[in-house]
Amino acid sequence: MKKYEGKLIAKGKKFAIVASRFNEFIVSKLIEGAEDAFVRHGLDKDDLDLYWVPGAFEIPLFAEMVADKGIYDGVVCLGAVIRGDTSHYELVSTEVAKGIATVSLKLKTPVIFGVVTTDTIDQAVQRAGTKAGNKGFDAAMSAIESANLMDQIKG
Ligand code: INI
Repeated sequence: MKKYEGKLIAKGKKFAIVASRFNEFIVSKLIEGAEDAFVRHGLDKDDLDLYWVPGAFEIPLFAEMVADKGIYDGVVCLGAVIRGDTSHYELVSTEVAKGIATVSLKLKTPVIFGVVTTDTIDQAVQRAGTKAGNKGFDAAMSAIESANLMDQIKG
């Protein structure tokens, strides 16, 4: 049996982060986590580009534009959708998840879902570098692994 799996090596690759400014105090921590993962796995800082968008709802559009440039091995989408008193949360979180998946499949590029969706601000803080790790770091690791696996499949 021949096994295929992505190595965790970022050296020589190029990645983009698409990050939403809404709940910026959480998202900036996710960006720090993602940058840490990329650099610690060999990525040159010059090979990491950051695109700020207004809110999580806008992520899919810009992720598609960024991925479609064809210069990135992967795009990491970072955002924080925190439940409020209205149905806005459901609408935004559903659309961003669906939109990111659609972009990834359409462009056959790793477009990673690093958007935290939580009931409370405290839960979001826990996922942004405290108790529950850093989802930005995890998302960058998924991007590195996926990019390397994709290289193997493309041959
Ligand atoms: N955008 C977020 O990124 N997180 C949220 O928690 C959020 N909530 O709850 O409203 C949010 N709303 C803004 C949305 O993403 C769009 O930017 C806005 O609706 C304009 O299209």
